[in-house]
Amino acid sequence: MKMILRWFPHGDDSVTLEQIRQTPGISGVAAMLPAIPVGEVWPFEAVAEVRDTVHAADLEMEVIESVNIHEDIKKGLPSRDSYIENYRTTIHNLARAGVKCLCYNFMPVLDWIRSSLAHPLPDGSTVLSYRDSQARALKPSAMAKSMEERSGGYSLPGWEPERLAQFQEIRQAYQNITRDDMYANYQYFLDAVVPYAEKAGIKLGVHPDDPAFDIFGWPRVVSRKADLERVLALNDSPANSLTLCLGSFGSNPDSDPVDAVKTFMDRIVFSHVRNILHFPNGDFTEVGHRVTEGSIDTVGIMQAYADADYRGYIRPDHGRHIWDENTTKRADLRPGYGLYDRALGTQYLLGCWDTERRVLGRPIETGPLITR
Ligand code: DNO
Repeated sequence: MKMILRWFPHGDDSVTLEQIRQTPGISGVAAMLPAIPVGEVWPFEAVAEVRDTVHAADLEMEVIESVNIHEDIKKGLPSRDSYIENYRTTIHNLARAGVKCLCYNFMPVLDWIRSSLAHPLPDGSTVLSYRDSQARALKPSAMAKSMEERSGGYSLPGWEPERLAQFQEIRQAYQNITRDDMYANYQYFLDAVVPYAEKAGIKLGVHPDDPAFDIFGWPRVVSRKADLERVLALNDSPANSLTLCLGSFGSNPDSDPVDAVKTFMDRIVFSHVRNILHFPNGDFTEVGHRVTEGSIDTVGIMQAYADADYRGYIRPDHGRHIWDENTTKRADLRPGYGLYDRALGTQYLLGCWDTERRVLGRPIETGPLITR
């Protein structure tokens, strides 16, 4: 297992590679190139430049999160073929640069959705939260505007300006697309790119819908366990795999994250492990990673990974904003992606992993070694 942290290059992150390197047990980062518009090729030189920066900090860049899928592919339009061709070229370029895992999602219109990016917890920290009635009452365009205003000046992945600019148009285009249409379009995409990924030695890992239930009547097809089974069955190759985000998958109170880890173990390439607190009406609030903080069995998840000798990547996910990263005191932070609480999360998750490995009498992987 490799523990990594998400990181945004080109000054688009308040967290530095040095800070990540000094967090015990972290072997690398999940990076991205936010400036490239969705659908365009990621040039090899641009990827290699980021990789070299990451390597210079003594970290690995084996994971990219994410290369987004153009809406025309999801909608099945004739123009999809050129975007698919670009995606293949991007896969080829990423493989040349040493990338092994490509995370993406297949959500219509928007990536993740929250009703608040700075919900105060009783301890004074702030977190991302989801209140169903507020989210549904907000017009998606108003939600997009408030997301933009609260982004601390950083690019919010999934809420890119060009996506927001076409918001109404994209939204309407999904009115007549059924879930079955989405699966058919998804299969077309996978059949076209998976053989390339397989040959290039890259695993594609789809991230579940976030939150993992229906919203605004959009056809969301990667929400529940049965959906994940269907997506994996669309193409049997091990290159068609999962980025199992347990906070997103677990946002649906009917889903069982530990069961999902055990069921899909062989097809998980990357996992986001975090905790959320469910309320009886389906609302949820993000909380610290410890099992007692919320509704997700983070200990059971790490035990399941350790028991199965999981060889993929894990990262903590959205952290609370705490200490001098508190968003009530500072506005220049990317919501959910401060350093402190995510770093605490890595230590908790590694502690669970190491303890379970020791109990099982299995080896515990080292992080980067100190050689002098
Ligand atoms: C949000 C992230 C998502 C995720 C994408 C993967 O914080 O978890 O933006 O990276 O959905 O494609």
